[in-house]
This record gives sequence, C-alpha cells and structure tokens, in this order.
Amino acid sequence: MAIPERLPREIPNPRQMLEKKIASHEARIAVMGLGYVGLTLSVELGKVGFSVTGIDTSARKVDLVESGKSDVQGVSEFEVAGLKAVGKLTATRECDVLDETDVVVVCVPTPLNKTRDPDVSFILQACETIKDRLRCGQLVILESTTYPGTTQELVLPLLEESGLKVGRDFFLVFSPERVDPGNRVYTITNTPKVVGGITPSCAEIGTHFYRQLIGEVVSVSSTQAAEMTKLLENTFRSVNIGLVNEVALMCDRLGVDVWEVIDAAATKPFGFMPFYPGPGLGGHCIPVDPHFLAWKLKTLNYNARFIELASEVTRSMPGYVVEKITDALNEHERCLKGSNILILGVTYKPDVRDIRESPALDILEMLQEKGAKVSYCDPFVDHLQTETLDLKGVTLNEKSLTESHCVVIVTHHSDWDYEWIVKRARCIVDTRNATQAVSGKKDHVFKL
Ligand code: SAJ
Repeated sequence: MAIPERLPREIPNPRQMLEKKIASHEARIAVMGLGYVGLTLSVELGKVGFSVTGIDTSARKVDLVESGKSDVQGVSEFEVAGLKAVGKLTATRECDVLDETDVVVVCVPTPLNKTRDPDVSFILQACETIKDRLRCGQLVILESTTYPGTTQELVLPLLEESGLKVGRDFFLVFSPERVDPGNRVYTITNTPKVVGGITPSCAEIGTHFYRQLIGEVVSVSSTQAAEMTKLLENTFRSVNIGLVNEVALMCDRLGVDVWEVIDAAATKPFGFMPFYPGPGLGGHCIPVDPHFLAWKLKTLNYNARFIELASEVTRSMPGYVVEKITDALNEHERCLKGSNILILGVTYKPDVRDIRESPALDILEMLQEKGAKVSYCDPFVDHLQTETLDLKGVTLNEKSLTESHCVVIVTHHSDWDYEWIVKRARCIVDTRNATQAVSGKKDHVFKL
C-alpha cells in the first residue's frame, strides 16, 4: 500500500474538507484499540457506511477481525464478517494506515498500575504514533477513560510537536465511551454521546462526526468537562455501591433484612435510586475510574474522601462474605478448614464473560488460604487461571451440590434455576439475594 505524501501544511480549509468527507461518509476512520469499545464502535461506523481500519497491537485481535470473528460480547460475528466482506472493516497491527485516515479514534486501555495510579502509557503510545503521521484536516478523538486534563495537558502538546496547530490544521476532542457489553437495551447508537473539544471548531467537528451514527450528541465546553463527566458517572455508581454495602453491614448488626429495606425504599418514585449490596466490586470501569479522579485531585492537594471511603468499604466485602460462610458452616457444626465450598459464578457481573477485578477471585483465594477445599461453577468460564488460582470449573449438578458443605452464590447468572439449587444444597450463602423468589424451606440459606 503506497503511503501518500503528507498533505501540505496548509490546505485551503481543513475544516470544510473534513466536514464534507464526514457528511458524505467518505471519511476514512482508524480506531486504535479493538477491545469492547473499539470493536463495537468500528462495527457501528462501518454499518453507517464509513470505511474503518482497526489498529491493535494484539495479533490475536487483528486476526479475529480479519477472519470475520469477534471476541467482544454484543458484537456479532455476522456483522464483523459482513463488513469485512464489503471492505468496510479491516484490522491491522501496522500504523501506516494513519497516513490515509481522516478521523482517528483512540480506544486503548487505561488501567491502574501496581500502586493503583493511572497508567496512561497506552494513550501516550497511541498519540506518539498519531503525531508522527498527523496531517492537515485530521480529527483525533480520545475515548479512553482518563483523568481531567489528559487531553489538554498531555495529548495536545504531543500532537502539536508535529508543527500543526489544533483548531486550524487538525482537530482534537475527548468523548467518553459509554459501551456496556451485553446491554441489549442501550447500544452505542441510542446512548447519548458527550463531546468536549480543545477549541469550539474541534467540538463542532467532533459533534458532526458522532451525529452520523448517534441520535443524541451533547457538546460540553471543554475536554476536561467531558473527561470529568465520565468520571462522575462511574464515581456516582462506585460511591453508591459502597454506601449500600455499608448499609448491608449495618442491617446485619441490626438484624434487619437489607434486601427488604432496599425494595421498600425503591417504592419511592422520586429522590431514590436502588443499588444492591454484593460480594465486592468487579469490572474494568467502576473499580478503576474513580481512582483516576482521586489520583488527579491528590496532585492538586485534595483528598477525594468519598471515593476512598467507598472503595475501602467495598474492598472489605469479600472478607465479609468469607465470615458469612464461616458462620453458616458453624450452624452445621462444621469449620471452614477441610470443608468443600462451591462458588457459583466467578465473572464480575451476571451473564458476562469478564472476570476482571471479580470479587469471586478474592473470595476463592481467602477460602484457600484458610484451608477450605474450593471449587467453582460458571458457564462463562471453563478454566480460572490467575497468579494465585488455577481451577477448572465444575458442572452444576446434583453431585457437585450435594457434595458441597456450603454453596456460595457470588454471581447470579440468569440461566440458573435457583429453586433447584435451594432444594439440593445443604447450606447456601447468597450474596446477591438470588434466592429471593424461591418459596418453601430456606432456613439453610444465609443472605448478606
Ligand atoms: N454492583 C453492585 N451493586 C450494584 C451494582 C453493581 O455490587 O448495585 C457491582 C457489580 O456486581 C459489579 C460492579 O459493581 O461487580 C460493576 O457493575 P456495573 O453494573 O457498574 O457494571 P460495569 O462495570 O459493566 O459498568 C458499566 C459502566 N458502563 C460504562 O462505563 C460505559 C457503568 O457506567 C454502567 O452504569 C454499567 O455498565 C451498567 O449500568 O450496566
């Protein structure tokens, strides 16, 4: 593929040229990062007629797309293969395609590092690559969740090292991803999209771009506002989950059923939104995003107390579940050590494949350390391998249930028959109130 000469520094009207290409869907798109955000976005862009090239450092991810497959829940292989067949979607590990693209969307991971500080190295690597190939008339979008100031303070200076000027030669926006893998109600196209630009013209072009595939696009005044919007969304969730976990600990001491109390409070049609206690906080967003905000505020000498406190409470939940298991076994004159414990559900939430940050991993580790004989069952996870765990999943059947001294419902997948489980297990710790609807004898079921 011949690499065209860079466009000259000055072209008559980069913005007008770009807007026309976007409006006609002739704009060529590059999406950097083919995870749940990048691949989902690439497919939706291809479906409205753009030609999209996905760029990923993982040969496995590139090969999957090139062979018309998908490893992302909610992205159909039929759609990937179809777009591939008509040349609307390709994938590559090489970045020279950036010489020919008009819009580049960065959807790379932003994990926490070992000291739980933000790791923006993937963003910087992607932007270094973009800088080397930046041309007049290009729109660069950052979607990766990050702390307020990243786009303005890190990405912009890097891109302007090219000698091109933002708002005149190229355009730069931040637009938070709102992809919820497996959510059949809210998809990219019907979830409002927030856009913040470095300059007004950046915001206008970014809005113009997303309006090609999303019904509602909300423009905010800056990239910092857009970055902060995302962090507020997920900090709101994290803090409320922390609060309701503390309410569960309070209700336990009061001898009150926390689930009954939440359901009763949820009858209030205004001013209340139910959250539910659980074994801890998993996933790639909620446990991570608020710490981006807390870290940034620390650099500004501010301690984000709610974030830290909610995180502290929620991080104590796996240990609380192990206490519940110990108490439940005591009711059956058994100690934890040497008991067969079956964990039902190890993914971070129901009906997904993802085990990232799953509290089930902490619970399994703690039980093993205390000498319990642990096994797990999860239809989405055949084999559980982490730094400290190496377990093959067992089948949920009469045998695995009756041989267990305690069955622990950690992730309540929809397909399980909880009535059948309650009837066969001799002792159950239910961390999700999954057995709520089961009638009949339940004095062997212990809830959070
Ligand atoms: N959790 C609780 N109690 C609750 C809700 C969740 O313990 O009341 C736990 C879950 O078990 C899980 C963790 O919190 O371990 C995260 O659950 P989540 O429902 O927030 O699911 P995520 O991590 O997939 O969050 C995503 C986010 N979406 C984006 O960032 C684009 C989040 O903003 C969404 O609100 C959430 O999906 C959603 O609503 O599904």
